[in-house]
Amino acid sequence: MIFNRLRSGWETLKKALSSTRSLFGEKLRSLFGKPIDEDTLEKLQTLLYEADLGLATAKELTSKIQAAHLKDPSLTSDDLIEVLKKELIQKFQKRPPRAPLHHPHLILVVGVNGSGKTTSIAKMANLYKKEGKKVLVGAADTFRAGAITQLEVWAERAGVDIVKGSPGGDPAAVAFDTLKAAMARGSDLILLDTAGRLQNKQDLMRELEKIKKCCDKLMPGSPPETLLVLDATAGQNSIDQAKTFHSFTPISGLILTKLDGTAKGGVIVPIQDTLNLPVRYIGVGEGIEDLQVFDPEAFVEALFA
Ligand SMILES: Nc1nc2c(ncn2[C@@H]2O[C@H](COP(=O)(O)OP(=O)(O)OP(=O)(O)O)[C@@H](O)[C@H]2O)c(=O)[nH]1
Ligand SMILES: [Mg+2]
Repeated sequence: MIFNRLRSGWETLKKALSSTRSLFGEKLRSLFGKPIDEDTLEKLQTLLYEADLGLATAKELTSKIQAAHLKDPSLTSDDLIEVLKKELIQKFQKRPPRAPLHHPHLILVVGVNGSGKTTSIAKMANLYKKEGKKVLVGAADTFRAGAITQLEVWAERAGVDIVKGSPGGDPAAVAFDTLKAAMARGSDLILLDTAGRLQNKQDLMRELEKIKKCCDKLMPGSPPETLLVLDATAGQNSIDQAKTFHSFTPISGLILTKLDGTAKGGVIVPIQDTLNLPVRYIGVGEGIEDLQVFDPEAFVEALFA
């Protein structure tokens, strides 16, 4: 049973990364089949750059390959792929450890419009409900018409409770009500949905701080885990987005969505590298099961599978 679930998760990941892999894995393999000379190394750097790894990472990985080859010229194409895999996995492992879980544990989900916040909340609710956790979702996106109903539909699908306010109401008040309800009901996990906001709109960014202050009244000293949702199809732009968000309101981790719809999956490397923010979850489709806890080793394996 567990084996089947692991296998289906692996197959979903492999399928989601198929566009990225065609840029990454297959072309790399044929490149490493050639003599490792200056021309090949230049092509390697271009290829890594095109896979959205960013210039700095592309350069760094290319020099690692060059060094490995100089040290041992007998390394085969497969050996060099292994060197690359190890380097990539190491980059992910530099990330900070997971924040300790509070009880109840509060996750605030933020990001720009349409990045996949509400869907990711539904997927997390489903994931943790299945693990036997008591989950409560809060509809603190009171701004967009239809946002509350959208979350309600998802909550019903996941089989979890929801706390909602009225459209146009104060999102911080919804956050407060959700936390209060969670405490009264003994919830394990609270997931708060928020309205999409552009990172340069100061008033909207301040609204997030107000939500956090309200939460602090009920759970003093236990700041929420704030997850920023980034759309992987935005590639390098998502790095700037994350930097600005982080400067306004501290982000504790990332959810990278829509990896299934892009060849830019490599962007996950510079995102972690530049921001030193851990990717916690990845979105690999539109269905409620299509969210995975980010596993660096599985991710890198799937890139080359
Ligand atoms: N293919 C794919 N689509 C996704 C993924 N995550 C979200 N989506 C789609 O992205 C669109 C926007 O998702 P939402 O969850 O509504 O995004 P949001 O950030 O809540 O949007 P706003 O509330 O309007 O800011 C929907 O059509 C989702 O189905 C994913 O991992 N893969
Ligand atoms: Mg939403």
